This record gives sequence, structure tokens and C-alpha cells, in this order.
Amino acid sequence: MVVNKTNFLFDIDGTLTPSRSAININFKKFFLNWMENKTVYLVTGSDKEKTIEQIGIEIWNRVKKSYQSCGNAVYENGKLIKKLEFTLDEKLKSFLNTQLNKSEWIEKYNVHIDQRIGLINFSTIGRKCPKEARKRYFEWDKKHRERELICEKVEKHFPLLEASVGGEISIDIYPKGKNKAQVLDEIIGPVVFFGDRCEKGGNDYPIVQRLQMEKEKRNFIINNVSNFKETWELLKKF
Ligand code: M1P
Repeated sequence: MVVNKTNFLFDIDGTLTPSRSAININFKKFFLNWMENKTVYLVTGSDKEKTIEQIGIEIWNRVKKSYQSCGNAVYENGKLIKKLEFTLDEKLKSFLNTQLNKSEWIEKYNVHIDQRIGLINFSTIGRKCPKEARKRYFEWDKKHRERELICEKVEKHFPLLEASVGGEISIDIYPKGKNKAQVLDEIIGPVVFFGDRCEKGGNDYPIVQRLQMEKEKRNFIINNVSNFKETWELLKKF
């Protein structure tokens, strides 16, 4: 099914790659070929550097726009064309450090607070954790819902902020409304979206919610996937 002028919008971690890992080499070949003559956008909580490390510069250069930091840093033809000023203040820093100290997850590594352009990424285990610890935390978090609960607390204590769960070990924090849905202000026409965190509280949810609100005026397809293999299978239909 190829629809002319369709905009294809992809989340990255959990959708095009395993979380914080490189794209599968065979899928990359397929995807580069599939992208020919299509309008493709990326939208991720991650920053430019991590994204390029994961999907490679060829894909990143070939997309129409790459929305990093949930759309708070926008790149076109490799250049940063739009950014939101949002930096960590002392109050939020101290709040996040309290969450870190209260966390029942014992095994901790470095980089708990990652300042990105227009977004703060927070992780109690720490961004520098090894892969095995990342998997262990992800499974633990499914039971204990630590990230979901921290997001709720952030929004309760900071009514001007919004927080969402993305990936396996972290949460994204940004000013209220500056979530992934903002990219739809710039993307005109039909949208086919692929994301893995489409449930309430997930960082793809605002896109799903916004598309559903626009159902009278925009054609769209939402593909809520569990991993890149599912995305790969689905892409064969487009
Ligand atoms: O896109 C959301 C997040 O996805 C990954 O999260 P984690 O490291 O928790 O698996 C990372 O790419 C992160 O940077 C990003 O914000």
C-alpha cells in the first residue's frame, strides 16, 4: 500500500532499533531502500549524537526532518533549525536527586540527569549502566512502575512541566505541551506513525492522542509496535 504524499513518522528506540542499541544491519539496508521516494521523519526523546550512533548518518541525513528531544530540537539537512531553551533549575535538580536517593533500585551507575536541548532525561539506574543491568532494571520497573510514578510526581510538583516514559531506563521531562505531538504542527497531510510507547504515560502517547483528535481532518495510521522486527514486517506493506 503506497499512499502519495504520506508522511511516515518513526520513533527510534524500541521501534527502529532496540533501546539505545544500533540498528540491525539487514533492517538498515532494507530501510534505506524503502525510504526512496518517501517522506520520512524521525521523532525521539534522544539527542542527535545518540540517534546517529544508533541508526547511522545515512538514514539521519536522508530524512526530511529529525525531531530530537521530543521535537524540542529540530534538524533539517543536518542543521539545527529550531530549538527550545529549557534547562535544569536548582528546584528540579534537587527534586530529581531526592527521587534518586529514595529509589528502591540499588544498583546505580553514572549520569542520572542528562541535559539535552529542550529536554531533561532522568534515570535512577544511570545512563552509563551496562546492557545486562539495563535489562534487569527494565524488568524490575515493569513490576514496580518506578518511572511511571516519578513522572506523576514531577507533574504534581511542577505543574508547568510534563514527564513521560520512553525507552527502558529513563524518563523525559520538558515544559508542558512540548511533547512529541508538537511535530504534527509542522507535518501537513496524512501520517503513518510507528512507535512503541503509545500507551498513556508513554512518550509516543501524545502523538496518538493528537491524531485521534484530528480524525475528522487528517488521515492517519498508528502502528503500535513492540520491536523493530514488527516495524520491518509492517513496512513491507507500504
Ligand atoms: O526516546 C526515549 C528515550 O529512549 C532511550 O531511552 P532509554 O535509555 O531509557 O532506553 C534513549 O535513547 C533516551 O535517550 C531517549 O530519551
